[in-house]
Amino acid sequence: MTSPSPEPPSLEPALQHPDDAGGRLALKILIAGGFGAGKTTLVGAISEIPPLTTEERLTTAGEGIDSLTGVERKTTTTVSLDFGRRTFTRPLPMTLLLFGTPGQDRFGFLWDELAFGAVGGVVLVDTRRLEHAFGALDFFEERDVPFVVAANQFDGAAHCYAADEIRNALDIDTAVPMVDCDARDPSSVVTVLTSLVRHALATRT
Ligand SMILES: Nc1nc2c(ncn2[C@@H]2O[C@H](COP(=O)(O)OP(=O)(O)OP(=O)(O)O)[C@@H](O)[C@H]2O)c(=O)[nH]1
Ligand SMILES: [Mg+2]
Repeated sequence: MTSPSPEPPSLEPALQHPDDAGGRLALKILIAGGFGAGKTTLVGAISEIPPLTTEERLTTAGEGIDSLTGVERKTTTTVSLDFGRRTFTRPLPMTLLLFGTPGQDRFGFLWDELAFGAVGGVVLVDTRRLEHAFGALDFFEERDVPFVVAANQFDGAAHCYAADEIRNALDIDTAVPMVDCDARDPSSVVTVLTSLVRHALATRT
């Protein structure tokens, strides 16, 4: 007689990559958002290893292609990816592998490659330039990848938008969690990432 088949796994295969260190899950997360939204800053704020960055100086070649309105002091941009890693014990033992996307439209072709195997994403919204988040929102919605929206409240923003205002302005589904964030502040980034993991687990189980 054959033994009863084991319970089907409660998590998607993408969530089942125990690493070598004590069976923690290794979860890949994409940090996305518009040009200059704070993606590289967020990865660097939380990573427990020196983050891998691929920053290059902005040159006149990008003039007229990438709008610097609102981010005039920006001097570099990510040309390939950011990578960082952070280990957590809650909501479950896990190592988050954080991949930051480049923000410029011309590097959009890299996003699918970076997103491969990701359990979820963060859409970082620059509160001075809300409309620049549409590309990242569409990216996750079209691929059915769970995501949270993190409103990066920049000091120079003319308005401090409440979560509901951003949700309405960007037409974000009520099921998508909204989180306030300061991409420079590790404790704030922890809140963003744990909310994403909870959301991804709830969505995929
Ligand atoms: N005041 C404030 N400044 C921030 C915050 N997050 C990022 N910055 C600054 O904004 C600038 C741009 O941040 P980056 O982290 O390079 O933005 P990015 O999204 O990686 O940019 P790209 O890769 O070019 O798309 C940097 O000078 C940061 O120091 C924030 O929460 N508050
Ligand atoms: Mg960057």
